[in-house]
Parts: sequence; C-alpha cells; structure tokens
Amino acid sequence: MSNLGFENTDTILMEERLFPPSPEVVERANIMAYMKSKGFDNYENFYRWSLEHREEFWNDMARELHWFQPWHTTFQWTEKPFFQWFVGGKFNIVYNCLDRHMQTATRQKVAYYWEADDGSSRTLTYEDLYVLTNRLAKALQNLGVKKGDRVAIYMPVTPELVAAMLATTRLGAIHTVVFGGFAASALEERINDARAKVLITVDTAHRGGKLIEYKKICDEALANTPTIEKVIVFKREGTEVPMQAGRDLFADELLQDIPNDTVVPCEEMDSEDLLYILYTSGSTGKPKGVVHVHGGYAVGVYATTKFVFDIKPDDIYWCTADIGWVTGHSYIVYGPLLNGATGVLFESTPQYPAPDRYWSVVEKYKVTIIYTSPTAIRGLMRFGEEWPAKHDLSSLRILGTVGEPINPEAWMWYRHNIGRDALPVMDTWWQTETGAILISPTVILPLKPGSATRPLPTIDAAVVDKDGNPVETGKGGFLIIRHPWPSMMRTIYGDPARYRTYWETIPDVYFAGDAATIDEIGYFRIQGRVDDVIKVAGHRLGSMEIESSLVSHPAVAEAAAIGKPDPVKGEHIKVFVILKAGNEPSEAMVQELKQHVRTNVGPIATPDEIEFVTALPKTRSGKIMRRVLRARELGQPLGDVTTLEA
Ligand code: 6R9
Repeated sequence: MSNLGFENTDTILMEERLFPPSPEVVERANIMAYMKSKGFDNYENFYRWSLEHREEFWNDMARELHWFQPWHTTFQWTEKPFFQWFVGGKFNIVYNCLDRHMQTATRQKVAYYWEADDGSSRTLTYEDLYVLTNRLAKALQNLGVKKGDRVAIYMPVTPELVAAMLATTRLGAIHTVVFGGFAASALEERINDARAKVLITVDTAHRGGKLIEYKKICDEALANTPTIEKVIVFKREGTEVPMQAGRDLFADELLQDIPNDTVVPCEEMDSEDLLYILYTSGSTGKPKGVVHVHGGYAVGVYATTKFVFDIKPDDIYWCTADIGWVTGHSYIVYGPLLNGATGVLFESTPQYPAPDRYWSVVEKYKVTIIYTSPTAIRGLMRFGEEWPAKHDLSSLRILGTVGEPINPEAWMWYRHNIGRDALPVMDTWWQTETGAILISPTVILPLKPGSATRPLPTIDAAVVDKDGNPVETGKGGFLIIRHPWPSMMRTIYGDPARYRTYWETIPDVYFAGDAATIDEIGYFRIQGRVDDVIKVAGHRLGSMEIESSLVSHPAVAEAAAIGKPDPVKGEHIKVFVILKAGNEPSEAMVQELKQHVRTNVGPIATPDEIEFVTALPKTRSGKIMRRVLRARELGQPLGDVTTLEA
C-alpha cells in the first residue's frame, strides 16, 4: 500500500464528453429486459434497488442455470470474511457449460472457431467439445484423477486447453492453468504450491511466430515437483520431445481407445467446492493461489457475460486474452459457454504476422463482440488507421477492454476506427480475485472515454481514504467494495491469512489495491495499483517476484523493481540493482540480468531498464521504498515519506 498512485491524476488527459447509447440498442438490451421484469426503465433506480435486493437479484441469475439440487441459503457469513453463496446447492459448472446444451439446438451450434497462430482454423460445435471433454475426462479418470485433486495445465490457447479445463472440472478436480509466458521455475512454484498430481501440456507451439518449447520447460520444472505423477502431452506440432517412461503419456494414445460416445457424468459438487486455483501476483515474492468455487463463480460470470457483452444467440464473441489469465478463464471459457455463445479462440498475437491480424480475424469470423486490452489498442494505433481500414468490420456491435486503465485517446481511437464512431466501448474493471467484472458500463449507459462508468447491479463500490471514509467527488482514493458478491475468491490456497488482508486493510470492506476517482455523475475512473503490483501490457506481475529473481543471480546484492509509465504497455519494468563487490556495471551485465529474469520468471517479466546504483531508499525496518524510487524517476515530489518508516 506504499505507492499512492493517485497522485498522478492530472497527468491523465481529461475527457468529459458523454456518448449516449443508441435507443435501439437500449430497447433490445439483455439488462433492459431484466430491469423491466423488475419494473424499472432507468439504471439509477434499478441499481439502488439492487443494493437493497442483492439476494433477489442473484437468485434470479442462479435460477437460469441448472442445479442438481437447489440452494437453501443465498448468502451466508460463516466466519468473517469466509462467506458463502448458494449454500446447500449441488452444482457443476461444466454441466451448465456443456451437458445442458445437449438437450437443445445449441448442441449443433459452434462453440469455438479456433484461429491458430499460423492462420489455420478449426471449428468445434458444442457437441464436439462435449465429446472431447468426456473422452479426456475418462482418460484422466483412468489415471486416477478424482474429486479434489489438482491438475496443472500449461498449454497454448487451443480447443484442447479448454477441454482439459472442462474435463478436470467435470471430475470435480481442480485446475490450475499456468500462462505460457511463465518460465520453468514459475511453473514449478505453482505446481508445488497446488500440489498438483497431473500436468497437461503440449510438445511445442508457436505464438506470434516464436517457438515455445512447452514440454522442455515442463521437464525443467518437473525436476523439482514431487507431487506430479503423470504428464499428458498433446501433440500440438508433432515435434519430437523426450518422454519419460512411466510418467509421460501422449494424449492421442490415451484417447485412442476411448470411444466418442463415452460419457463421464459430472461430479455433483457443493456450490462452495473448489473449481480452480489461479496464481496471481501480489506484494510479496510468492504468487497467490486465488481460489474460485463452482456455484457463485458460475452465476457471476454467467450474468456479467450476459449483461456487459449483451450476448445474443447469433453473436460471434471474441475475447483476445490468453486463457492463462483470469480474463480467459471467465470470458473465453466459462462465461461464453454458460451462455451457449459462439466464441473465437485465438492462439496468436495482435501484430503477427502484420498489424491487421485482429481485424482480419474479425472479418474472417464476422465477429460481433470484441474484448481486448488497452495495450493491444495502443500498440495497433501506432501503425495507423490504414490497417483496420483494409477490413470489413461491419459485423461488430460491441467493443470491450480490460486489464489496465484505458487512456481517453486510445478509447477514442478504438471507437472511431474499429467502432465506426458508433459502437459502445465497455471498459470493464475487475481482478483475478473478483472472478467477474464488477465496474463496467452495460450497453444502456452513456459512456465517458477512460471511465469504467458505474458498478454493476448489487456491487457497492466506493472510493475512500485510508480510514474508510468516502473522499470528495473528483478526489483520488482507494477503491473498495462494501459487500461480498458471488464470484468473489473464497481464499488464497493454503494461506487463509493472506486472504484475510483483503478484508482487513480497511476494516470490513474489500480492498482492491487500486486508486480511483468518482466524478459528479457517479462515474469511476480507475487509476492503477497502489501496491507493488505492476501491470505490464495488462499482465500482472509483482515487484518482489522480479527482485527475487534478480538477487538469485550471483552478481546481484540487492534489487528493486518499479513500474514506469509506458505509452504502449501502460507500464514497463525498471529495476535498480546493487552489484556485489567484484562486479562492474556494463552493457553485458545489463543483458545478462535481463536474460536471467527472462529464463527465471518468464519473457513477460523481462526488465526494460536496468540502472546500477550503490544504495536503495529503505524504511528503518529495511523495506525498500519503491514509492520513493518511482517518484524520483518521474520527477515528482516524494510525498509523505515518514509514514513509510514503519
Ligand atoms: C481482469 C484483470 C487486476 C488489476 C486491477 C487493476 C487493473 C483491470 C481495469 C484495470 C483500470 C480497467 N485493471 N481492469 N484498471 N481499468 N478496466 O486484469 O485481472 O490480472 O488480476 O489484474 O488490473 O489495477 O487491480 P488481474
């Protein structure tokens, strides 16, 4: 909580224009249909009602899904802050993603168009995905995977990755997906923390034309992962990879004797049973295993997909994220499948092979809803308007962004060039911990560039000072949520004390770790992290993770990592390094240390700048004052340094 990011407010270009929604869109909006069913035609009144009728709202949402047995209590504090939702319910999220659709016309509908890195594609119907998931579930079951076991997944964005997640979940086992941009030691750390029994991966894959040696990276990690019994390897490219007898198995060999009509019934889970663990960065060096559960998470992502993206039966929805991040979990896999939507799965990157890759994908699949990151937009802006102009983007009807603040300039570019000056831009604020979108427009609200607008129904968000008192309109403060919501994380895996800190930093409210302001019409502007989390190109990293990696290098005595504003990536990483005696600063040393972090944490954590120093500012207790480093770097006043001397 040391870097009070909201000091930088005035560096953000202010944009006060409001863009009203089109009346036809409002008339047809999913959220409007629900509001009308409750007797409302105006969001303000509906939102106020929802704060008073939280349980009614969520009961209505939950009833649209299939329960093996209904819940008896919608919301319950057990031991604060360990709350529960839909208590007593029996449920499986995969039954709702797949099985339920087998009884309707959705069975033959396209679940995913897969766009591979090289531009080739594959189409899977809901039935195809159901068949693949069941066969894989059977294969996992044959290997002894059962309810409660942890299965680690380290794969590129492919239909097999989705099936691996769903097969695991079908059995009541818990998946932990590790993003392909993380290196062996990061994978190892996550596998060990989760004590995973099985690892699912591929031989090799390409992303943005670059080779990623998945199996090789796994082998390195597996040297120190005692809990892994079996490794399942999908042949993504058919390259030759070493296989360890007794441990490593090719997926095609496991699946060959499992017929297409195999059905492994969904395990009937309690609402509060674990669904997945997803590791994310916090203020310490150790990543946090954020825990989500079947019932509340499903209801949250189902409802937000339906209302924020206004999903209709004939939409082609594309979220460009990687499934290894929470955005992919909630809005590529679970949210769209729960809604029976057709999605695009994208294995590649925005600028490969050319800066019109996104727009060619939109044209190719006639995408109607695109959900991407501010970094991708800013990166593509640099290449000019001629790249989107080459393509027919007329299928689009809704645009979305997530992961970091979007500057008004990028927002306007997106709306103008991709949204033909007419389409709504959904700037969605949420976190790995929140499970689902919490602050975001829906298609019925007037929009303001750079603002995530208002909290979604039932979400009691506020901006407060460190004592929890609301700040004045327009003033910066800490973003908090006053009451739990269904898709909220339930704990940090194996570390409930760390989970408690979210609800104890400011007593009895959820502390998001972001700075924000609220304007005179109640619109939120989220400004970025106030802790030692760095958002590089929307990827969440921790200062301490990068620092621990650096100090593991024999030449480094101490290191401090900060995020520095970056015109494209939002933030980039700068590190300050004190070398051990006998080592001299040099360009070769810079390159060596960058490479060290790259192979240690992963390519996404590679520092952009390294400065050699002889001292670092510290508190009396020896904690590095990254805030001071950042302020110095940006030429800003140091602020109140004394409060940090804790
Ligand atoms: C979904 C996701 C969470 C952090 C969050 C905040 C930043 C996300 C944002 C945004 C401004 C938005 N963030 N969405 N900041 N406007 N629309 O990104 O999860 O990786 O856990 O990161 O991302 O700083 O606290 P996660």
